[in-house]
Amino acid sequence: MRIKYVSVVLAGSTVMAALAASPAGAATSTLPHPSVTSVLKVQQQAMAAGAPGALTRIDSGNSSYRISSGQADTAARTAMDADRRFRVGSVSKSFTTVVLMQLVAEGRVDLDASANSYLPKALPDDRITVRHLLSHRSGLWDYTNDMFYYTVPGFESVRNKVFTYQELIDLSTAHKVNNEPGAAYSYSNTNFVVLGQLVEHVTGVPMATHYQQRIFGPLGLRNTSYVHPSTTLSGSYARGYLRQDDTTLPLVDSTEQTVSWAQSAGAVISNSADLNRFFSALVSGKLLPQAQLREMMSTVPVNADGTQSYGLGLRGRKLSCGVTVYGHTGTVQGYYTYAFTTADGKRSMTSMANTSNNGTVNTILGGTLEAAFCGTAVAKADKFTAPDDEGFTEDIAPGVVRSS
Ligand code: REX
Repeated sequence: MRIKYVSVVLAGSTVMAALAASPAGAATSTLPHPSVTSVLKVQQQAMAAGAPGALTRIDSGNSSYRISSGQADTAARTAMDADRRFRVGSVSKSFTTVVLMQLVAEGRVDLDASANSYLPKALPDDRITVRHLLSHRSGLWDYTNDMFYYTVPGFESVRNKVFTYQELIDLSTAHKVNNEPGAAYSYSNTNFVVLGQLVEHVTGVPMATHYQQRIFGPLGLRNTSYVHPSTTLSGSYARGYLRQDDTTLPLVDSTEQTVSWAQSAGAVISNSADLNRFFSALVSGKLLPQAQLREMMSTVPVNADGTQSYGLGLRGRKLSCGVTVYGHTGTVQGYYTYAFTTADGKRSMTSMANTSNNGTVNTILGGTLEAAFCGTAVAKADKFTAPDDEGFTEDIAPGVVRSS
């Protein structure tokens, strides 16, 4: 396969595309081509709403697109690029689920057994099963509701702390549960902290080792790591900027933290190429036997119009062109992430904006899903333009190669 490379630099944005000289594989050809202009537009909108920068990587068949805007480091005025590492937040839940489901496949954990049969200290209700934890149906209160009620004071009070799993679980069980086990979907970080504790208790092996030996190593995810409780990111990374509750105050650089408040619910570091590779490999059956993969991808609607669903540690999103994509979102101080793939893994997309506590940015960033999977074209009059736009007004699509 011959690959052509295209690089276009707009005002504050970079688009790099490695495009297959022949059209991508059969399954991706049924999808509209990704819309690079729409991704750029979304990134510009995210920045207008307060994100210092944004990145997107789309891998589609043999083509890849790396699109970035704004800054990775506002003090040093370093430009964002799509290869930088970042904190993926709850995308970590999909990694944790793979570890757990491998233990299920090995016969060491039963999805429908009481979680208490695997835990060092019992949860208040024996009826909570492992499946309830993985599908956010345990009813366990999310302790981060209290922890981050005041955004920056909450963050500063935990950024250098190291928690045991039990300390976090105890914060949750001090509250009444949201619902009876199994009765309702109620998203809670507590579920995935319990799962981390469960995996370590059953195997006697730290989560960091499981992630490395079962996922990062076999898939060659060299930019992915779990370094809890180390506070630093290594290599090339984007700094994260947390918006204060008083939005007139400046953003807080929140890059360095232990993320101990999340651990197996949210402390993985990765980049867009690795997240795309992870989700593509997952749905293609490279990490789990069919039976466990099917369980993970069996999503149940969690919103009124059924466009959002949750399986086991995996979100489903039904997009406007009818395609359902699988992956996860993530929010950790300073970083919003979307990482999703098609059911056959042939097209994957990761987007990140380096801010948080800004729901507008998060919602806007979600628009990259439509752009990447549905090729949602911007209306003609609405095309992305920049003062020094070098005529880049149409999508770059496989087979349509432009050079600047
Ligand atoms: C904690 C608050 C957010 C962050 C959180 N993150 O629970 C988990 C996650 C790990 O990624 N969940 C999201 C803070 C929802 C997901 O699954 O997509 N907000 C911020 C506040 C609000 O402090 N007062 O926005 O950075």
